[in-house]
Amino acid sequence: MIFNKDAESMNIEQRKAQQLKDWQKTIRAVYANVPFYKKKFDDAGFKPEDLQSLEDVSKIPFTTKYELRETYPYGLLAVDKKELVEIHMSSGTTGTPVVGAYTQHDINFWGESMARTFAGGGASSSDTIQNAYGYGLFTGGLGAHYGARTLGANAIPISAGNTAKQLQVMRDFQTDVICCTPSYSLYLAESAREEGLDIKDLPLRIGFFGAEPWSEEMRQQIEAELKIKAYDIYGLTEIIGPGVAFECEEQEGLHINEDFFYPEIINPETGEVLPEGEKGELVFTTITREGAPIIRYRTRDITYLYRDKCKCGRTTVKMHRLFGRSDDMLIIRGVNVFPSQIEEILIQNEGTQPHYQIIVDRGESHLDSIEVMVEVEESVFSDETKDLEKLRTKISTEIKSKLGVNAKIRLVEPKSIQRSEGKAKRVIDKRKM
Ligand code: DLL
Repeated sequence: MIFNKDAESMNIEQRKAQQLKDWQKTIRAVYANVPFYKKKFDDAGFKPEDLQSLEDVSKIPFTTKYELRETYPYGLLAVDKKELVEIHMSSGTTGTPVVGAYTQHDINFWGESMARTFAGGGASSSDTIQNAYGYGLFTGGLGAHYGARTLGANAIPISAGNTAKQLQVMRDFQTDVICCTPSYSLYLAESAREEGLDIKDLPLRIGFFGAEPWSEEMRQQIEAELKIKAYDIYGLTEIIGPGVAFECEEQEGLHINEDFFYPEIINPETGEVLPEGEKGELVFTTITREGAPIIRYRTRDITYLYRDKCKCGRTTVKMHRLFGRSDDMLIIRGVNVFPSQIEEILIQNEGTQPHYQIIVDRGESHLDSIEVMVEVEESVFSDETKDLEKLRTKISTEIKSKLGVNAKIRLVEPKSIQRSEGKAKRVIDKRKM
């Protein structure tokens, strides 16, 4: 089912004409109301009147995550603070979080984006949707919630975690649709097996999975183990949250809600805009957002765009499922972690050496695990084991409290980690992506 046939199946010329109008309106609004953008455009010698066609978009400067952090908390507002109805923030671990500020208009089209997502996978107003994305500042919980409400479905706002309860609710309330991270869905399946509950016997038929990388192989595993259809959904806090792009029942690429989120692919090294079909960094502009529009935001996510005649009838541009990121950010159970943050903690602890390796894996439980191997000085190694144990615990506690992830720490003898003549290989990601 197509939730909004007019918008999602619009012909391309009409779509482009509307996008240009929305672009121009957004650019005028941010130039007039957001000093950050006014300065940026002035510095680049760009005036709102210069935007006469969609080709002119490439003249507008990019916005980076670093800049968004600099505008914390309200620096990107294009409306009076009184107009806001909600705030979200990135799961960004340390440092300044990225803020999303929403007016009622923004919440409404966010709800519509997610309602389109649900309809895209065959969910309808008759369905009971168990939403196991985290509620709170994270956009996953409330974004999916607004979508379920806009669709007119029955939303169960169970939030993330508490696996036993998830299974109980799934069984007792006869859940039709589950929303969670793909890795968690496999964990649910496994826990169900251990409790003697066969998910396959339940009415559950669809899952909407995103917020972390997953592969086609994993989709097949999920579909087989839960006996459901598993759909990839994509989004990010900076742009709106989930609802930016979603798979339809064809499961051949993600349709971008391009009437709200204007996509481009660029060469991450040069910033040059690449044609459809070429792989590069995804850039988004919110062309209908009021509260805090984002202009040409460099997501760091790598994919390509294409327009095919999708059997579902939607004409929206598609993106291939993500290939990875152009930076080295790791997503561990949904928490964003940069290797540099781990490095920082290691180095601050006396006795460690700056030789370390981060090993990320997805074990039998299907949940991400992270192991940090770090060399310690000879003297520490020859000390009593209780000192080694103390250091290990200290590092692990600091990583947990500062970054929000549980890491296994392995202290190793000097020179036991392989050196490199070029760039050191800091991260070994064994997850099969
Ligand atoms: O993860 C929003 C979301 C919630 C999306 C629920 C889907 C479902 P952030 O925490 O800001 O927002 O993380 C955004 O996560 O730039 C991607 O690198 C990654 N990501 C999101 N969806 C996918 C996906 C939410 N389907 C960052 N596949 C993005 C791979 C994804 N990576």
